Amino acid sequence: MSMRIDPNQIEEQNTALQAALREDYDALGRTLARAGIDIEAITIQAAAFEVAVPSWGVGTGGTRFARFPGPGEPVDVFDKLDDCAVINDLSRLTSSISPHFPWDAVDDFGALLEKSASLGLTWDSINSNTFQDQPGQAHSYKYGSLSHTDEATREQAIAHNLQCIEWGQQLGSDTLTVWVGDGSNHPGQSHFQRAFERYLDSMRVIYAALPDGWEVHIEHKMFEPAFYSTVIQDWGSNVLAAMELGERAKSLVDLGHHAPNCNIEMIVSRLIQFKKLGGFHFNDSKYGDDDLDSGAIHPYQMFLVFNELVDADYRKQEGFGPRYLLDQSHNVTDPIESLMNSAIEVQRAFVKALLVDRPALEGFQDDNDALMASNTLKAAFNTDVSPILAMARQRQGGAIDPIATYRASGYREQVAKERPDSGGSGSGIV
Ligand code: PSV
Ligand code: MN
Repeated sequence: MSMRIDPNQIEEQNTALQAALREDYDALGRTLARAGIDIEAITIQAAAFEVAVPSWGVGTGGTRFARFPGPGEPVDVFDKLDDCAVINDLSRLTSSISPHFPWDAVDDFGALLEKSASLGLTWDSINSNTFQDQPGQAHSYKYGSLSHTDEATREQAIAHNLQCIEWGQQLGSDTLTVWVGDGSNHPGQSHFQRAFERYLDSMRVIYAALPDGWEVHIEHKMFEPAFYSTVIQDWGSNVLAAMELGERAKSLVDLGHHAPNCNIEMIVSRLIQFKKLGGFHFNDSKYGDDDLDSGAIHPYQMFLVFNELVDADYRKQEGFGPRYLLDQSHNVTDPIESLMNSAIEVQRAFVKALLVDRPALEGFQDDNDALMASNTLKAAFNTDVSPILAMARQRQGGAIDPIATYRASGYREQVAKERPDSGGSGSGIV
């Protein structure tokens, strides 16, 4: 049975917070007006912002040591849709879902489409999975998939990606995201060039099968599950593969997939410049691919990434239109709460980047005034845009305080009664 948050309940919670929000919004409006910024224009852009939710993010994540599931975990993709609807109903930021196959494969895609439509949700990029073996699979991915030394294993991995495209077509998606765990654990184990050539040969077959209007996004990752080298290790290998394949192959940047202290915003700029920025997997990272909540560790980094994105839009850069998706693992929080918080943090970075005085920044850059250039960015970053975000949510029927409204709704308690305990604490990174 599906449960939806009652709009009257949202309205009721909002009523109690409305007067304070109005006051804060008007005060911020006066501050921004002094800098020549019209708060209404910013609020309209904030309201139009969207970031997709990963279907796998609504289940409790884990590490390779353990997983500690919470109550009312979604049992299947239909349950996941219910949770995604709650996130969107309260945040008004996440009307699309990025599915992962075969985790979300069903016999009847028509029923899935019907349910998503009834919840006001659509389908974003399709993710394939050749980093795990599935029951009954003929060839193992232990030593790789698209780059495997064995041709039959590569063919099996290609066939899975083609199947993903077909499923994606049924859902109305138009993008396939490919991340492979292929790589090596020991120096000498794999011939770097030959492995990359095999990967490219496999990807050429997938690229050739892309339906009209589709793109393939390649995701790089420095390590894990392979701990010495990975075939698509960094943005360099990623963009080389994308260039080799063609126009409709682009690079996807997962914020957690780089070496510590890497200048991700510069990578983003380069990809934009060469029309190769496909999209993002937003999350935050302290040590590696931690999949922590967006904005939890490095909010300034995310702002700097959005500074590049807003700048590209401002300059009307040709071929610019990346997809925004979250990709996080929630080990100790309620995933619905983490995903709402994260979507809002990504939106916050976007809105702050809208406040950057771009003509002034360009002037400081041309005059080599490093301090004032940096201060120009900081002035935008240091502005608390919370009233804009809350106002944008409220105007669209969302919650002024999504977490409080969610907790007051009793949704988790309700689904915990209806969904069987997912049980156990087996390991599992999602
Ligand atoms: C790999 O760590 C990754 O970031 C890819 O996007 C996968 O599809 C996803 O996580 C799986 O959890
Ligand atoms: Mn990812």
